[in-house]
Amino acid sequence: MLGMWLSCFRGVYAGTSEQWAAIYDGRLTEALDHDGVNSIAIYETVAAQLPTDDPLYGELMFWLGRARMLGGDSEGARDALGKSADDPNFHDAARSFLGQVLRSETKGAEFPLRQGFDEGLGGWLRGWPRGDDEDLTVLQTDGPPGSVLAWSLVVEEGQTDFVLLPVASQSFQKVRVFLRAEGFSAHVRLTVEDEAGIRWSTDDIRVPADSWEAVEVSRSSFSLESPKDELADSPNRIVALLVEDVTSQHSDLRGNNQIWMDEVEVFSHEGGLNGGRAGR
Ligand SMILES: [Ca+2]
Repeated sequence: MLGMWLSCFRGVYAGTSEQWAAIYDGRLTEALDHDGVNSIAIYETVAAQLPTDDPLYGELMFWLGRARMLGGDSEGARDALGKSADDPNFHDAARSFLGQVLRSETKGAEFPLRQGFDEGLGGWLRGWPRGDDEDLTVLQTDGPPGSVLAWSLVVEEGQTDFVLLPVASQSFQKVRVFLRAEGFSAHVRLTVEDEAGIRWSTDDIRVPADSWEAVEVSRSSFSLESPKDELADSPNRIVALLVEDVTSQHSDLRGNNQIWMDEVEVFSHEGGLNGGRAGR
């Protein structure tokens, strides 16, 4: 997956300088040097001399992050890619790479699952390439329901967005989640991805502003995202659960919005966890 993504990447050529030459020395070294140790040393030497506001800094951090990842230093990779994402020219490339790194490192959720977000994000990742990690937080509401997962996003023309929960290859029967928009009404769909990378989605769901929508969808109501994937008729072993924002496809509302999630439940068999729960 990383390789496929990297092949799509195109560098942004901001100018020429000695640092440029050094960065490309690093990349050449990387190609000849399978463990990446020498290229990392070159990138780090340049980084030590380059001001963080230099136009090349974001690109340097991107290649350093990539080399660190290939060399097995994922913490160092995350640090460099996070800095690269601060550069608008490298934001999307760095965020996409970072997302894949985080996803590959996150221990997938197991079913049955119930998340009330009292203990943090519960493994949910901010999607990519749009946005930033800080967009996903746990918020304390004044009264019930207390802790909720709050996802800040910007609805833009022709753009969708997502949050993702890595899953440890589990089968499921039903997903239940409470959703609410803070700002303007949103439209979302729930999507699952299986071990083969095939995705299934629900119909689009309207999420009202300022009131909770109880969403409950069974496995059979997920349909193939791409009709060409007619390999199976329902999702089986899934490796990710996504909530996708598709508001731009349904309304004229644009700009900053926030989607809240709470009481995420995934049932691994018919009948649920402990029966129903009170509404809100
Ligand atoms: Ca809660």
